[in-house]
Amino acid sequence: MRFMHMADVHLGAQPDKGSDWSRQRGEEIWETFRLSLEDAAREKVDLLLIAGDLFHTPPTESQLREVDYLFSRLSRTRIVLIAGNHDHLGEGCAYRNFSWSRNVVGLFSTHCECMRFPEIKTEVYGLSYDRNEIPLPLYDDLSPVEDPSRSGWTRILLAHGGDAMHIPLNREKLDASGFDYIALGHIHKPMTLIRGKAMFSGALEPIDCDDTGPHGYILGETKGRHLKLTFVKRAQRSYRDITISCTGADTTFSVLDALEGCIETKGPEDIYKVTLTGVRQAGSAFDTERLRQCGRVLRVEDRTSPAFDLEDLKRRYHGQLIGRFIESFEGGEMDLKHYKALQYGLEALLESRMNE
Ligand SMILES: [Mn+2]
Repeated sequence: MRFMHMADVHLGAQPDKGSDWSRQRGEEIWETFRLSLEDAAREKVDLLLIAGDLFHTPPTESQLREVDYLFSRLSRTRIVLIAGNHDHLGEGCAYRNFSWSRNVVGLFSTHCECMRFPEIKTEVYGLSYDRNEIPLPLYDDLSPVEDPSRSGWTRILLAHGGDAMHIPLNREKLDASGFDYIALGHIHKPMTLIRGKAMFSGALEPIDCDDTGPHGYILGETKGRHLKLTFVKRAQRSYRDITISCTGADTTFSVLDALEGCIETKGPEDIYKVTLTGVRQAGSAFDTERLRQCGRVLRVEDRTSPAFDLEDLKRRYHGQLIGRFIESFEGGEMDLKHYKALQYGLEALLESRMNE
């Protein structure tokens, strides 16, 4: 039996609100979902598992019709989904009375339900959120129903949660639960909870700048009692960090050149958070807004400290507190800790002088 496990697709989200590419990201989420379903057809997947948060908010009927059309094209694939905390079954949610294509099953009760597929000897358990937060460990005492007539079946749990406010998970209890595979959603980074048995597929596309690293879905194949699990990278973009180490000689344009080169090498399609470290010329500042216009740069954080001309300061403040402060560092070891102490100290002393 071959299956695909995805979660946290967040259809309808428009990441990076306020940026030039936000609308495009919203379209890319739909497109990656559509392409992943084409993968499912090509890979001859018997079962598609969607572990919650298919939508960013409780879906409308027209959103469900779009998704159901894509599902209906997967003629040989059964699809099972649950509602997560984002697309919960609250008031006005179209999940409640939508009529799906024949190959689609929503486990939309807040109590655990089971769907059985005798032709692939598989059963899938799961429950749904009816509100944004459920701080109860609802999965702790779940196990598959034992029945000798179904020996050799694959027993799967679809689950969404993993933090204190969203159905906390107990690794040991899940491990002992008797399920062959636990398809997890909610945590946006792909992650193994129990080796060979429980995985978070992660968000299909990254949804915000904290969703760094690769994104996609999991392909699974049962071989007797054994499971073969493979993560497939599918996202069109990644969020990545760039750190640029500056010197007192740098200007906004020299940093811009460095940043452009860095983005070109790492991948112009990705979205970047940039941090400037090191020092800048005292009394000047980098134009972070100008730097942000270089590619898909979400934000630029300037963590540089001013570089002081120590000889000049020593001359100007000879015999005064500032001059003696600089001299107290001379002759000693100048490691990073001492260097920072000198820089921060000078910054404070000079500033308090200016306020006099
Ligand atoms: Mn969630």
